Amino acid sequence: MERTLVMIKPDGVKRNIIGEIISIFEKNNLKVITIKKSRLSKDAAKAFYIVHKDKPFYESLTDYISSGPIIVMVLEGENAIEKVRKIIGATDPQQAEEGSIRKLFGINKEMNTIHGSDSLESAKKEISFFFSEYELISAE
Ligand code: IDP
Ligand code: MG
Repeated sequence: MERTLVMIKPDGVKRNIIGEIISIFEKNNLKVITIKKSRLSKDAAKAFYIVHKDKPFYESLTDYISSGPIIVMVLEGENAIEKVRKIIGATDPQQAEEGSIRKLFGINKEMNTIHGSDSLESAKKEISFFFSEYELISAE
């Protein structure tokens, strides 16, 4: 079993599609281990997306991510990291596969509704960015 971090970005939370999105993961045999609503400050958004600090979209992305509440959750399942990335679809909703979350709900390349960890290393880092050891243990 593998775990990954999923974030429903501000555009998804604003449009009231949290339930629809979680239901897609559940239908794909992924289990919500723990979940919460949160809001990132600009500095926290910059820390979360630090790998993109030299990209031209870094300022705009971190403004957007800190613009409203988000949902963060830990999902568990077989091959969860790769599976979630596939269900989410390509970064740009216009290029995303039919039926993927970004194709269904994404607004544009920046406001693409959802984030999923891209490797085992990022999953570990991103889970501990949002959830303490205590929160994870008590969610078992
Ligand atoms: P990913 O979320 O599919 O892994 P990344 O390239 O890691 O995509 O980029 C992180 C996030 O930054 C994307 O999900 C999207 O919100 C935003 N982003 C990526 N590329 C662009 C761009 O060219 N313009 C605006 N925002 C972008
Ligand atoms: Mg990425």
